[in-house]
Amino acid sequence: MTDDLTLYYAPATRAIRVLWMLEEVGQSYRLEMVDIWKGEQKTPAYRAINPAGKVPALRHGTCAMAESAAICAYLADRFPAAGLAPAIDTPERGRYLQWMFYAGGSVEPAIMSHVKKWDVPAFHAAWGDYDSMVDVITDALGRGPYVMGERFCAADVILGSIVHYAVKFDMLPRRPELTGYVDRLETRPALRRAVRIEREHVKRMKR
Ligand SMILES: N[C@@H](CCC(=O)N[C@@H](CS)C(=O)NCC(=O)O)C(=O)O
Repeated sequence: MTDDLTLYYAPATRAIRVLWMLEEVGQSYRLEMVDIWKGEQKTPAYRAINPAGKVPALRHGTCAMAESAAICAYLADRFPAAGLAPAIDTPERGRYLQWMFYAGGSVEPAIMSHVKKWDVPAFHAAWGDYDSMVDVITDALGRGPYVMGERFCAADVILGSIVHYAVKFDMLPRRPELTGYVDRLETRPALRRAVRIEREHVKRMKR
């Protein structure tokens, strides 16, 4: 497999998670713009990369894949020198995977259910309920500095992106545990670079 990395990207979308992750990994990569406002994500050619017809997606040599959390987990494993995931044979690996999956599987839908006022019984909803989810992440992030403790990892890219966005747009309460986490993430050079790249693309989009 060649080492070519291509991120299928659209500005101001969840693709920034993978853009940030690629900046953390430090390998060279290429951005392939997908104009989701023109429907390019629904073409058969793009669906061959992501059958769900959404961004982001990644191509790495002959591997094509989608889902931001899965992509970040993949990149962390494929580029272990970046130190973005606990090794497979360590006890930390279990908790790390828990946060990777909890972020997309419970935090995101709980926020959406809250914003959209969905009435789903917590007992049956995969995400439980919004207030309990907020307590869970407040407790984990309050211990910090990162979700796994001292060491920043790919789970912080995924959970951090969600918390960052949701705090900024008042979808999560401005508890000090959450705002402190967001502040810490914002000092990361890789996130700053990703935000700068994103801003350039947003500007171009508006022209
Ligand atoms: N679960 C996916 C969600 C991806 C997603 O929702 N992408 C949105 C942009 S933020 C998208 O492509 N929307 C266009 C569409 O659905 O046609 C992930 O985490 O990668």
